[in-house]
Amino acid sequence: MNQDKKQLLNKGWVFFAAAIVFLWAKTYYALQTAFTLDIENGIQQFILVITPISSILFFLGLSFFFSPKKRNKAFMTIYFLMSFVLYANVVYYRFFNDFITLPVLMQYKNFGDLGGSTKALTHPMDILYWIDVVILLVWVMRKKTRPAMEFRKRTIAMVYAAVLGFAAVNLSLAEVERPQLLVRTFDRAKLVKLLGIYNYHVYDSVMTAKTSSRRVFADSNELTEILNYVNSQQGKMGVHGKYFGKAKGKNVVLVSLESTQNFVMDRKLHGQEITPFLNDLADDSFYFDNFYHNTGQGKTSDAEFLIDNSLYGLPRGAVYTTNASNEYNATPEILKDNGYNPIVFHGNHDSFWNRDVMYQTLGYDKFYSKEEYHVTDENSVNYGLKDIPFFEQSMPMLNKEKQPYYAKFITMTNHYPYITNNKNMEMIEPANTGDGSVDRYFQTVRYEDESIKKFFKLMKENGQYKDTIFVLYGDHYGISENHNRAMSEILGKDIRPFEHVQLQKVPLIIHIPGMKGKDMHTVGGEIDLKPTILHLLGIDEKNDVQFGTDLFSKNREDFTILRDGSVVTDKYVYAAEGNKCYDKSTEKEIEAETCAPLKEKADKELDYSDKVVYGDLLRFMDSEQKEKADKEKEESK
Ligand code: GP9
Ligand code: MN
Repeated sequence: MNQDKKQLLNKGWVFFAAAIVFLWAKTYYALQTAFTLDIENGIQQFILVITPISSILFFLGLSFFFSPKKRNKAFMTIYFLMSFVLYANVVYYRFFNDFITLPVLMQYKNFGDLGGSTKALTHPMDILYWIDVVILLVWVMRKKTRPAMEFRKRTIAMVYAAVLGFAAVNLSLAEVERPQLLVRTFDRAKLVKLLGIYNYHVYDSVMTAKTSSRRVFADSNELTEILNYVNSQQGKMGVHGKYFGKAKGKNVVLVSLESTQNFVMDRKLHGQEITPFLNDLADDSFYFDNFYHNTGQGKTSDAEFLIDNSLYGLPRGAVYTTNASNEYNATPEILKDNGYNPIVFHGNHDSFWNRDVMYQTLGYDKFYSKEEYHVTDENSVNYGLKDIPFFEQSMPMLNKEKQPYYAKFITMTNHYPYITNNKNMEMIEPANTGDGSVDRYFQTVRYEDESIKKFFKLMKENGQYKDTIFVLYGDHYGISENHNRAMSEILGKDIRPFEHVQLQKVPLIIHIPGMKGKDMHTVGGEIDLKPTILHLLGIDEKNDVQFGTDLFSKNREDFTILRDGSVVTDKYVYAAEGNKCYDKSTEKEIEAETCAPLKEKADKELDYSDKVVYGDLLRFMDSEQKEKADKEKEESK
């Protein structure tokens, strides 16, 4: 190496500048190729180019404040962390179509458990995200090229002046593009698009700190306002529906159907039914064909939370992880007071989604998890135990349990990336859209259907079928927006925000042996299951903070709110993404004004629910109720 070049490589500012260019280039590459940011105009394009600069300068510049001896190490650590944050988002986005939030990151010890999914989510080209790290490492580690990172105070001041300058330009352009961006935070894609991926994480960290402080500052007055709202909603319901108490004293079985969307029901592929058993079961049950999932980032766990509490999951992270020690008034606890035995069966580790902790909080007495099952290479795939052996092995455990029980079975095989590892599992040919996830999805749904058939057979064999009611629900979507092209091929139409919202329908089948069912068209969601189940069992919870209503009640409004703020009624679909309003009967977009009251109600209700969870407000309910009961007791003496 000639002397000049060597000297150049030894210069701190050359190293620093190269690192900035590398990190900027790969961040820009990710913003352009890995995420769908919907760049609408030149200003947004310009913002995209400059957003990474201020944060890169800011964070890498922090190394200036370390002693010269430690400076290179500090610099590389920061560089590595930023690369990791970027790459983690790229991988996470491939499946979740969303950006990581701090609460989600903390629960992603789950990242490790993703196993098969993580493999399918990494691509060979991802090497581009790490090549620069290797180059810089070699650069600092080789004695010959090691840069001397010594900077004058004036240089450091200039770097930070540049940080401020870029940030100011970025923020003011962002404000022009999206007024109140920082106040209305529900749309993470917008935050990343206008603030950049690193600034987004700074913002997210501040939000996390802010929300954890909300519990500390919450007081019981907030609860009064929310109770008034909830009671006025419930008051509209009038007297009990005609199914009140119809399943009194029966066992309740809940089955969570992993990633199962409603579009597979009654649909044929290659001339074959995808869900033959569920289709037959639906004919003999109450089958709700306008039922939506209301979940957010917490996925399966959000669905579980919604169903047991009739409260919404959170806008960021999974409530199962962030608020597992709150006070709740959940179905298992209520049923326990009514003589029931609440239990859960699931073939994954007990700590996934923090279930082991949350189940205790919610009042489950027993959780049969992976440790209780016999799991081998043959009988497992993807996340673990396959659904058929899962149900088979669960039976002897169920048979030992005291009746009546409230038993939840969580299936797992139909999980992204929808893998089979044995020809016997493939009971239908894959679809042929060319999008592997979509094509395989039909096979794993078909397998799941077979497992449910098996489960019903076993329940009949053990004699418990006729004393049990069955509630089967799809937990959340399985096919994300990233697969719209293939999905439009399957459905034979374009996927506009209207169709996207409708695709959030999941099946709900309530099967009550001995009772003739029917198709139910009321618009509802997972939020409504707690009051629905309690009413079937003849249990009336007075003064409970719940946002759902009994799906069997004649007076209920056809209405459900999705976690992103979208709303569906019998007449309209409001798509929060893009603020679009549609008339359901014509499927045409209409003026946004028409949906404004729906949007307002959705925002209010989601905000109330978030207040309850963040503020842990139900703890006040308990103490107030206790005080009242104590007083009454005192008076009766
Ligand atoms: C894991 C299973 C899947 O135990 O419930 O969780 P998901 O990724 O669908 O939330
Ligand atoms: Mn799930």
